[in-house]
Amino acid sequence: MTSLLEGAKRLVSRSPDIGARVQGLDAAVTAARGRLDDALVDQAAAVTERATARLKLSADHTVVAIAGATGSGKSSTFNALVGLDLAATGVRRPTTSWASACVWGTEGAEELLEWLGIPQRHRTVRDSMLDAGREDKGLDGVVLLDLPDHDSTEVSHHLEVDRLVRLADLLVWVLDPQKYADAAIHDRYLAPLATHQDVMVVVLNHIDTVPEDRREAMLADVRRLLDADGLTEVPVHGVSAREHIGIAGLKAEIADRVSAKKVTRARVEADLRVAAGSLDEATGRAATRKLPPERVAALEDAFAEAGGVPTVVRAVEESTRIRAGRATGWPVTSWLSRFKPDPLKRLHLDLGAAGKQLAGTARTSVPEPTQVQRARVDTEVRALADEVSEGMGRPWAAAVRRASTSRLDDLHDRLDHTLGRTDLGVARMPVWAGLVRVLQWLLILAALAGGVWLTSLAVMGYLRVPAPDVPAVWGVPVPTLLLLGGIGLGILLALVCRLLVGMTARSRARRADHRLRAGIHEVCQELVIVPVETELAAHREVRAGLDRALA
Ligand SMILES: Nc1nc2c(ncn2[C@@H]2O[C@H](COP(=O)(O)OP(=O)(O)OP(=O)(O)O)[C@@H](O)[C@H]2O)c(=O)[nH]1
Ligand SMILES: [Mg+2]
Repeated sequence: MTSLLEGAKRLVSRSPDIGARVQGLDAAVTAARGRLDDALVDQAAAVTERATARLKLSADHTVVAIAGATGSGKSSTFNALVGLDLAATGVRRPTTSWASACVWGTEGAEELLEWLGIPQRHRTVRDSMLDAGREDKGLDGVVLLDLPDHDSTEVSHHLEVDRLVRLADLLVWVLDPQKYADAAIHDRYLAPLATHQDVMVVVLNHIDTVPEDRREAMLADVRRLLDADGLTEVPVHGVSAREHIGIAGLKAEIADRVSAKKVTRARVEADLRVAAGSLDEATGRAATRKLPPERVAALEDAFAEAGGVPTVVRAVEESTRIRAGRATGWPVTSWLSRFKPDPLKRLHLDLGAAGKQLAGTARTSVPEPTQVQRARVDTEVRALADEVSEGMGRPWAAAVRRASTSRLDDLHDRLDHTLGRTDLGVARMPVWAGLVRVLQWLLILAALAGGVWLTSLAVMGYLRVPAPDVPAVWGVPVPTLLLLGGIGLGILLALVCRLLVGMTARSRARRADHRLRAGIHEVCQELVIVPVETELAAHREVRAGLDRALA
């Protein structure tokens, strides 16, 4: 186990950035889940899992897999490289059903072979053999795999091939003169692995069956086909496994690649590049945008209108005007106007402090949003989602749009609840209004007193009863002063107060508007902004992760 850890450490220290790349892709996968196509995300997740597992395993070993069509001579090539007839070869097709392995150098290889799923009975250790030649030193650290064919009718064979082609560090594709141009291998394996050219070698086996003067031409044809697959960097070796032609060259090529100890990393990096590349394409390369404040403001406006904020604010102004007006107006006209309906009562928003406790259950009677208001909300939400998702890949734009409308069904309920819950600040009469009210009644009393006094004087005059002296102030008799002054001052006071009431009503309306909009802001955040921000954060994470993976 210690050697395992050391191996991983060595591998990572050779390529300090590869761990960061894997982590980057892993972070991108986590944040992309549910947003990008599941198959794509699963594929990338499998790559991170594989990469993590491989990087933890022996860095001193390189897994070299020999793959190809049935009868192309994979097992023969394997045997030729091993120098022993380990793998069964034959004319019966297919011959190899299970992968077998030959390992040069055992330390740390156990776990690797476990991970590769090669059962004990299919493993051979080369250096434990007495006849291990010195020339094999170059293959130290190689785990050579003989794979089943990819093209027989045995489904289990392709599954095994596909599985091990994904896990191997270096791939040796064996072609033969009959089938080297078969679409099966080019379309299914070679062309899709154009991203992995650094970790591939192609062998044209059975070269002994090709007349010597035609070998060059055939190899050139193989080259041409590989170029067409996009595998311009992949070397081609003409070999005969049976006659041992070109085997030394192939062995040297493998030994060369393995001794550089770059193959494992190159394979992992190629996998990461492909997986990150496909997530990158789906995500779009544009940086994540921020929510434009003016769009958010426009949306809050639309919410406020749909929630009836202007109606409530008008009602607050009107209601304050009526209530304070009634309190501070001339009592006679106020009394007459008491039947005028209070607009806040009509909206069921006249709740005082106690009433607020009921607000959770009670509904207001603020009208539901009209079609036009609802359409405006929808338009603003769409505009916000569109603007913020500009430059994003299609699945992301769709995710943002989905998130932006995901909670809009609650709109009316939430707006109504907010309206009902907001303290509109209209329950209490202003202090000055209370004082004015007392004053108004004192003036009415004074006027009444004056009136009664004058009436009694008139009655006494009519009955010729000598009346007592009537006091006067500035030459005006006090009862007259009381009557006229009481009425006059009351009306004057009412007129002055009307101005004050107007100002109070406007300021209360402003305050109510402010408080309601604070509530609307919360609703807007909860229903649209937070869901959209969540998608933007996920996009940002995916972008950052992919940037690290592709750095
Ligand atoms: N002439 C000639 N025959 C070869 C060569 N390599 C392999 N053969 C023969 O081709 C036949 C198939 O070889 P195998 O090595 O079993 O082929 P394979 O690719 O492992 O086949 P499967 O395990 O069935 O997928 C055998 O009879 C080999 O002896 C070669 O270079 N030249
Ligand atoms: Mg075989």
